[in-house]
Amino acid sequence: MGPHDGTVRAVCPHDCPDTCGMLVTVADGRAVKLRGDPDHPFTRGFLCQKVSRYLERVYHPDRLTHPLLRTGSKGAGQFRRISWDEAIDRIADAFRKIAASADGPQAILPYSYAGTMGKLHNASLDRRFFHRLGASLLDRTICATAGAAGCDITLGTRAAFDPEAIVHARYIINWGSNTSVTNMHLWALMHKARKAGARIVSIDPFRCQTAARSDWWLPIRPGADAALALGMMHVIFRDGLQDDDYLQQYCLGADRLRERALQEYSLDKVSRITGLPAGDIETLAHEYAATPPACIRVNYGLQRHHGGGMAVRTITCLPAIIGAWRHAGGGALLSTSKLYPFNAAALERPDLIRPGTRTINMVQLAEALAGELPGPPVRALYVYNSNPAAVNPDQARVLQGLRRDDLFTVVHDQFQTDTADYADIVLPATTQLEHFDIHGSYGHLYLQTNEPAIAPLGEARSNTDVFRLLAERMGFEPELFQVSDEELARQALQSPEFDGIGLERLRCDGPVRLNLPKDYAPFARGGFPTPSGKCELYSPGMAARGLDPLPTYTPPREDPQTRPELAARFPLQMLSPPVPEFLNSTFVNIGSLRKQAGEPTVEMHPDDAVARGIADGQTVRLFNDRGSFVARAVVAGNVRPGAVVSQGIWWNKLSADGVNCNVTTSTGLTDLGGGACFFDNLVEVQPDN
Ligand SMILES: Nc1nc2c(c(=O)[nH]1)N[C@H]1C(S)=C(S)[C@@H](COP(=O)(O)OP(=O)(O)OC[C@H]3O[C@@H](n4cnc5c(=O)[nH]c(N)nc54)[C@H](O)[C@@H]3O)O[C@H]1N2
Ligand SMILES: Nc1nc2c(c(=O)[nH]1)N[C@H]1C(S)=C(S)[C@@H](COP(=O)(O)OP(=O)(O)OC[C@H]3O[C@@H](n4cnc5c(=O)[nH]c(N)nc54)[C@H](O)[C@@H]3O)O[C@H]1N2
Ligand SMILES: [Mo]
Repeated sequence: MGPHDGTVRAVCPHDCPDTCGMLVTVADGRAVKLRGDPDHPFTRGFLCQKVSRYLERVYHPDRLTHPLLRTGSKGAGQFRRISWDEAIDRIADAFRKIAASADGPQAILPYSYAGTMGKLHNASLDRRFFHRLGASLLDRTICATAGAAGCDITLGTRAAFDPEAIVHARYIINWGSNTSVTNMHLWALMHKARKAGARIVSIDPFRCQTAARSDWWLPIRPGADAALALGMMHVIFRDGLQDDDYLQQYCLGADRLRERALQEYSLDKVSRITGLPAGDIETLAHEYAATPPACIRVNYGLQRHHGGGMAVRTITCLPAIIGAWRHAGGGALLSTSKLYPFNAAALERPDLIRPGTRTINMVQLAEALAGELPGPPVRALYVYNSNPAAVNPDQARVLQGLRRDDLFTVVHDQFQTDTADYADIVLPATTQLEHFDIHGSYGHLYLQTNEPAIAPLGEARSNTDVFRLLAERMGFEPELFQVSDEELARQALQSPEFDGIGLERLRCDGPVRLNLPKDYAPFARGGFPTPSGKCELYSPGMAARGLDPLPTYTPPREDPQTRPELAARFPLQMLSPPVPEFLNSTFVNIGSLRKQAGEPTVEMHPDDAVARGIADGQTVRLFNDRGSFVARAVVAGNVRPGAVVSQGIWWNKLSADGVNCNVTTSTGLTDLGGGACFFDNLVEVQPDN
């Protein structure tokens, strides 16, 4: 698996549904060119503006190239070079001491998310290592669990169909989804459908790039999506537009849902909650029900509110009501990740977890570091594939926790991130061009391998390499840990459903499609993997848990309509979706991209700006009880009144007062799935003097 000159097939590792195929040209051991793989059936040779600059990232002068030991105070960013030997010794020593103490190994917390989506470097030997060590478990909830839990209730799995079939759709709703930016190859197919006559609708409080390019933008009030879906159901049932046959054969509880929608979600009420005119809700419902195939791209934007789980549960009832699942390209699409039958049991070895081990929700890192959660204090934190100092909510408290002198922090990253500034030990990580991996996707149906194109820069090591070293130093079983990346890949692929798609074929042929038929439409004839085998419009499971068994509207935690006392001080609902030039907090340090992104901004409605004496281009301060940050006001009519949008996620140390938008966000959790509530966030804005 050695690097070699010529052209190497690689995969974009970033947390994005597109998982692009890439070709890297290598000459004299150096990657000289990187482009999209024209033979990739879904990503077809074009890359986003970020990843087309990936070589700038790989060869960036700021790449970490050797381990570091902290010499200054936490956060100051002062370090000196040490050897790998010393770094691994110090980490193993610290882990051993903590494990042997009265607090035990659960005082050690691994912290990772999706810096790379590759199966090996995202979740393999790391999981084995921390399970074997007996460390606390981490519930990785920061992005997608609310929607996943919501979908599970209605459909028994994540809403998905063959994304390539979307070309057949004739009515496409991007619901809380900035598809043209966050899923651009799907957007290209939506565009193809549009050329064939499809109408594209965007439901979003913000006129994001996708909304701006759609046929119709519905500027919904943040967090009101479940109410809109119930309002659509009201109209559909009232006007007899439902698919009675589909409801009767394949759904549970249609009558009860119909009654709920008709009686409890009048157009007046829904209009008041959503801030949308009743006539628009009616038109949307009529068009949606009468223009097959109809598809909803339901994405993450609308889940980041307290009621996000229920919102996704509710929205994913709509396709069944109008029988949209019958058609290729009809239904709802959240994520295709569940269609990949990777063998996580073989790869991650959850059987090594000690019974009774506690789980810490990653959204609550602030609470975990403050010792507010049950169980022993967190005495060691091992961060990889993540940048919690920038991306986590309630940032001031996260930083306060990271500053603790009695906390031993390791950060393994490619760059000296905001989090790395607080580390006791920093370890240099390889980039995607320097290691092997295999990739599924959450936005298409192709499996791929990433071949290393070049040797690791400096002394950089891959995630699996570091856990091999640590396991060896801890004296852990070689048969569990001294396993090659290639062997790990084979273990991940051990599944009958991967029949015929072995490692050899992947490495030789490039992207291979899962064993699923063209235009795969999973629920065309029912077959929902729920307990009842039906689409559960009514959920007996929810009833048994004492929860509302029917779709319902759950207001945000910080909702001006239900929290007038809070809104009197902080009246504006702040959304902070990613700026197109960055991938969460990745790429912020790439000069060309940062230049293009400019500086932190806040989009305001002219009425809200005028009321505060704020002019376009002025520097303003956004604040609430949790914290404050500065941004440049953009007053351009791109956001509905009462909402403001500050796109992220900037590095703290590259922002005006050393913090970013997450100083205002809370660690509140979603109703289902324990997800993050980044967009459920009331703030006030004032000119910054
Ligand atoms: N306000 C606000 N906050 C948000 C969001 C938002 O919309 N608004 N979005 C949320 C969402 S959706 C998500 S998914 C999270 C994302 O949060 P994170 O998962 O923390 O994502 P990134 O900020 O991209 O940081 C990933 C880090 O992993 C590093 N990395 C990349 N590859 C490797 C590797 O192979 N090995 C190691 N050791 N490190 C590697 C990168 O250099 C980078 O520093 O942020 C959340 N935070
Ligand atoms: N360029 C780029 N692409 C990315 C990422 C990135 O950082 N940069 N991040 C990747 C990751 S980790 C993820 S999770 C996905 C996220 O991608 P998306 O799922 O598209 O999510 P966001 O961009 O966070 O939000 C989408 C839209 O939802 C809107 N929104 C916010 N609140 C509400 C609401 O209450 N209701 C409705 N209807 N809309 C609302 C926002 O204004 C935003 O325009 O993108 C991935 N792709
Ligand atoms: Mo995400």
